Amino acid sequence: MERTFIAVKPDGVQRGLCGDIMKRFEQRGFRLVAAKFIQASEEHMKNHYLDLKDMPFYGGLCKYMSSGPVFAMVWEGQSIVKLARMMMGETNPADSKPGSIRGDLCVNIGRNIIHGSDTLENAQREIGLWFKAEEFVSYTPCAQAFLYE
Ligand code: DAT
Ligand code: MG
Repeated sequence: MERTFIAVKPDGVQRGLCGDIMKRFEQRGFRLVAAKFIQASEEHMKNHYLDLKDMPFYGGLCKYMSSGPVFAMVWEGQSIVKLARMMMGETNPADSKPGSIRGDLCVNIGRNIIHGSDTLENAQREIGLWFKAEEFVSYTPCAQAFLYE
């Protein structure tokens, strides 16, 4: 089983899209293992997006991501890092296929409503950055036996 870090960005929260986004992960058969609704500091976002520090949009991105609440989640499931990225669509909503989260719900690259880890290694780093061990819950969803053979 893999885990990935997913966050509804401030634009997605303000537009009332948390429910729609959660619903897609629930319906796919993934298991929510941690979640919190928080406003992150700019320092926290600079650390989160450290690999983009040389990009011209880095400053604005970190400011925007700390400008309002985000809905931060950890989801678990088979191949979830790759599947979540497919569900999200491309970084630029203009390149995202209809049916994907970004392809259905947004239009602008700087307001693309959702973050999702791009590799297993980054997922582990981001999960550690956003959540403490005691914030995870342990349970078996009743559909587990029907989702996996
Ligand atoms: P993703 O969020 O798909 O993993 P990323 O990690 O390359 O994409 O970039 C992080 C965020 O930065 C992205 O969701 C939106 C913003 N961003 C990326 N490229 C951008 C660009 N060319 N102009 C403005 N914002 C950009
Ligand atoms: Mg990324």
